[in-house]
Amino acid sequence: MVLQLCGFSASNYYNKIKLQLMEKVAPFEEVLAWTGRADPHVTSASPLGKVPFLKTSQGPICESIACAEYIEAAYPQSPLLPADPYAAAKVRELILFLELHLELVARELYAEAFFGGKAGDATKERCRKLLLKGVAGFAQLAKISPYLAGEEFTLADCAAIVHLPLVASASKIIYGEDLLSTLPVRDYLNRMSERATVQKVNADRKSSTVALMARISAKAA
Ligand SMILES: N[C@@H](CCC(=O)N[C@@H](CS)C(=O)NCC(=O)O)C(=O)O
Repeated sequence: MVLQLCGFSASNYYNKIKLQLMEKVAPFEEVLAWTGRADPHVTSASPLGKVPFLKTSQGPICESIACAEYIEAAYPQSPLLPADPYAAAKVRELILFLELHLELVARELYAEAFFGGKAGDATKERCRKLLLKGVAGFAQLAKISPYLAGEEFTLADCAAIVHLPLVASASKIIYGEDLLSTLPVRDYLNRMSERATVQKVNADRKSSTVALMARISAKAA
């Protein structure tokens, strides 16, 4: 059975894995699955109803970090984790840091920034402090020369390419200031967007976002 990537292309975590699979030229098919716990197809693979998840010939895998590691091990071509254990740990460190201390914090702002919801003042204040700390830490760890972890394109780039634009635009919308602007993130993202794989992810993201917004409006009506 061909590997199935389940979720939707407006999701940054889904796109991290999609980009990884395309960079590796690994065979896979996309299977549309929306988030939520109503659909047993989703919850049987991903108990909290989150995307992405994989369906493999041996069974499902949820949590994008576990999915990414599985793909690296099962499809060794064009490795996106260095063979050297220390260098590989530094790539994992960047992904975890980016997700725990930037993306997950900024995520609390997405409802207001992108979906017409509201984030309370206390949440905004708390997130701003955490984001400032997170950005300073990220600045210390990220090389961005030319890739996030240094000279090679790695899994850390698959994460950064999909997460950093959301962190930047959520902070710009909520605080009137892109909290990543002290780093060369814009140049980095422009360079990355020259890759055909990134262009495909971005084009699919746009059409999937239209479908997502239509679902959200239909639910609200
Ligand atoms: N830790 C999860 C996060 C995935 C995640 O938050 N996905 C979002 C879509 S971008 C989602 O499923 N949200 C629905 C929810 O949290 O209920 C992973 O790395 O796979």
